[in-house]
Amino acid sequence: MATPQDLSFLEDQDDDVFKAIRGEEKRQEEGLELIPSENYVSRAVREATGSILTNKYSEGYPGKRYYGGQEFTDVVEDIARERVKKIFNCKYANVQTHSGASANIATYFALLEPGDTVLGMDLSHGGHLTHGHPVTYITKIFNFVRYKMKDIETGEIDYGEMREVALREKPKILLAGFSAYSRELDYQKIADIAREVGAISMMDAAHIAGLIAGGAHKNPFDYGIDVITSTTHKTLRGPRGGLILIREDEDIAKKIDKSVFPGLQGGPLMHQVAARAVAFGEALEPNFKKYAQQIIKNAKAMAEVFEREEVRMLGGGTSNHLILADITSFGINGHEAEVALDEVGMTLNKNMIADDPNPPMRPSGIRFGTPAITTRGFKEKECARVAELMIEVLRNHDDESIKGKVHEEIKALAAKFPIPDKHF
Ligand code: DSN
Repeated sequence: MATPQDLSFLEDQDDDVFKAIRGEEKRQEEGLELIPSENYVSRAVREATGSILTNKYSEGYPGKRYYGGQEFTDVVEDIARERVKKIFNCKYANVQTHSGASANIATYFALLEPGDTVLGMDLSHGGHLTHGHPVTYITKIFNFVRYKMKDIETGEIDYGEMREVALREKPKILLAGFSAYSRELDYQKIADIAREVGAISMMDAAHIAGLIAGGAHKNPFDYGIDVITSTTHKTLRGPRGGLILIREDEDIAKKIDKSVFPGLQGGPLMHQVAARAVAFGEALEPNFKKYAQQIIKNAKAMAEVFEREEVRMLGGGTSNHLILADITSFGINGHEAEVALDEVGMTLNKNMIADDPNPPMRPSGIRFGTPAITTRGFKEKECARVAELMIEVLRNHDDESIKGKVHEEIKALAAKFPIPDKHF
């Protein structure tokens, strides 16, 4: 088991919050985290997150702050920027955005004027809310148009359609990236189309940043993509936070820094920036490469079971860390599946499938993945077994005795692979 955090002051002072945190520790330790956007950070990352840097205001950037007393915050932010630039092989980095959503929004405001167009992945085909879902405020300011998959069964993107829409709509940003897509993109084609129409190419790599960092997926910068946005807490295995990387254009980098602060945010969360620095240090260690490769091997092992059991997967399987499965053949919807699996210690999320006829709260699919269980040390064998147990529960979602047996097996598996304190 991961060493329990010292919460002695909290226990003395605030029993309610103390108990909730201890409850969450137990939940994480005894269950399996299959939500593909979650992970278990190292003890060192948690220590930095819980540090006294939370007390400090640091508006501005290293060497150019608005308040005094920055000799240590500057060190921390410089370390974070230098490490992440090394990981992704780029010239500029902004490590201050509070989340992936704010990284995307700051990038739009840096590079667009009101009314300008962004061409991005259709949301029901794997795009993200901040890629222009009508419920977000950014759609009141910018114009979002879409491309889709050509073939839902293989996950192939329709680059022909992307080019046609780009020529017609003349976007200022051509946006690649996704939060529910299981294949790899053709960055060369995307960068070429962007160049042809005079757009800046942007990749939201929030989900696969760790796969890129570990060399298990292609680096979009190697193909001429201009800007990468990301979160830091998914496959990259850092604390919650956002990230903006600029390949080489100094003008874009300056606009993005100004857009993050003072345009969008106030003071950066320096405890989170410090924890990002620690996580980037971990991602530079040789064994992060093995971790990234293993995430994909594990996801493929799960997909093989789903294929063998003839459960439909969007994109026909996976080339990354996640699987999106259509579970309507079990006679249940995504919400019911999420609840049934959660009851037996497997946490994942309901998800819309491409062109889903069902509503978002009762969609046709579930989305799951392997970043967190790979951190626990699971290999293909254990992942295949987890996939078998998932399917057993989906087939027998009303059978309490089968679910009880599965829960015992999941608890035993979790106990055999405790959440590690150290990641290298
Ligand atoms: N909530 C994240 C995810 O689960 O993919 C995206 O923002």
